[in-house]
Amino acid sequence: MGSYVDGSWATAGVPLASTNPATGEPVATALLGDASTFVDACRTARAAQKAWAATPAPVRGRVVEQIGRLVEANKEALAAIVTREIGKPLAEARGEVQEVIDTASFFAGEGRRLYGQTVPSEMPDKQLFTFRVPVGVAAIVTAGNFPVAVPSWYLLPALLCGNAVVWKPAEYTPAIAEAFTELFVRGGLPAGVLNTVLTDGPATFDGLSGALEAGLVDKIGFTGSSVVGVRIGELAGHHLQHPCLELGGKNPLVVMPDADLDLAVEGALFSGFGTAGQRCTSLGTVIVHESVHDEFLARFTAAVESAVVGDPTGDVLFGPMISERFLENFEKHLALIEPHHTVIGSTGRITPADPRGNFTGEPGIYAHPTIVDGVRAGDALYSTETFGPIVGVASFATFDEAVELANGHGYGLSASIYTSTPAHAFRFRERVTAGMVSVNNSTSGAEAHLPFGGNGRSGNGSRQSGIWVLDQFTRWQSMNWDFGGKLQKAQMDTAELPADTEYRLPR
Ligand code: UN1
Repeated sequence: MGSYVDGSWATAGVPLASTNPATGEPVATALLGDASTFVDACRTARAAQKAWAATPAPVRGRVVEQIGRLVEANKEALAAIVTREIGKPLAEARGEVQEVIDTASFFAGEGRRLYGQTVPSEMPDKQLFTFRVPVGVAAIVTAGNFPVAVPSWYLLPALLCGNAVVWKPAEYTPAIAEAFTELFVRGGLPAGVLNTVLTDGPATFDGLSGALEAGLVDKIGFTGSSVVGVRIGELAGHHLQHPCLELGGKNPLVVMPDADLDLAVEGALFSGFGTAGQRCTSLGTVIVHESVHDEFLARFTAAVESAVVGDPTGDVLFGPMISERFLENFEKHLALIEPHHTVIGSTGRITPADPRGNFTGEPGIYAHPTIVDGVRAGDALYSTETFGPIVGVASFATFDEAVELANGHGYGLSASIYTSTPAHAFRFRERVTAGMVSVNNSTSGAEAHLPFGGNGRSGNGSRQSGIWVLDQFTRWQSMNWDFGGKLQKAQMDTAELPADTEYRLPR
């Protein structure tokens, strides 16, 4: 399983095995390419792009529709591969594949829209228009936590808009990447229009840099950590490009005194521990009113204790971490727990020496779900994304304090409030800096057709999904068409009708 460039699969590369994190069994061997594989893929994409852009948009939309149908027909198989390679519980993996299908159905229709505008001119015998023009070659670099849904947010609209794509999936998900590429290509994409490159981080960065230098990339899409996002942003800025960056989060969930506490607990459980906390939309800190703090914490603790963790093919709150590397990285973040915190439950790896009651897995790459109470605004834990099953709890006295805590970490992806008062919900919406706000629902689980993206450390303000992502993958071109038969100079030859500016209504 290697890179797919110009319609064929690479047969050489540096081998890297992927294993099932739930069982340790081998899943696939990736053949990693290097920076030149990346540049070659961009060159191929460049060569294929013009003909693809000349293919009428409704026809491109039809290809998107066919891809969606193929994914739907293969939903169970693709979800099973996702579960096998990254340990995402099957129900969530099915949901993730459904997100691909939803995205395809949205953009299939967009092939018959992709509207421009007719705009009146200030001159007679002249008409103005706007057109959406494809950007060119899009290089898309995605993470392994959403190995098909998030790529589809980029790939489907980019392709629909007439761009050619070089996709760099997480190198530790080669089986998923191969399956996904096959479904796309078999949906009717001509060779070279979608190229998949399996490279590690450094080779990707070098390849991207080389391809930009050679003028082979026009748009970068990146989903991953804020640290890498900054580097990609710098690189893109050097080439006068505006990348689409979807980065980390430290997403707050506010519990007001008038909240339905059971609902809030359910929301916190899924937000914090779904996907083992490895979503960019995962819950970071519950910000709970002091009058309901103890009651919330007691119910939340009970819910976490009774939840089943383990075998991702069964009905579990969460399965293993994506890989050993993800678990080790998560464990490092446990050092952020300070003496003034109260830790509820075990921390770190589930082992025979540190077992968990409700556990259906084989000890390996599983982590305990942990609640940390007593989190304050100055704590590193309050402002650091941990990417694992840990949820902080902070308390507040006034609404202003709650808003400050919801914003003060500097991320701005997703935020949630539990309340039964509409005014609280709307005031929170108004004042929270996150790109996405939920009322009485979890911080994660965005629907596929609303704008998705963050502010501050969560991104550069770009938005994916729905009609909004079209602005990432097209540029507006305006057209002035003069059919007057003589030169009409804008601003200078524009007629002006005299106004009686001295006129006043009689009093
Ligand atoms: C991500 O973790 O990068 O809202 C995206 C959600 C999912 C997407 C998460 N629909 O949680």
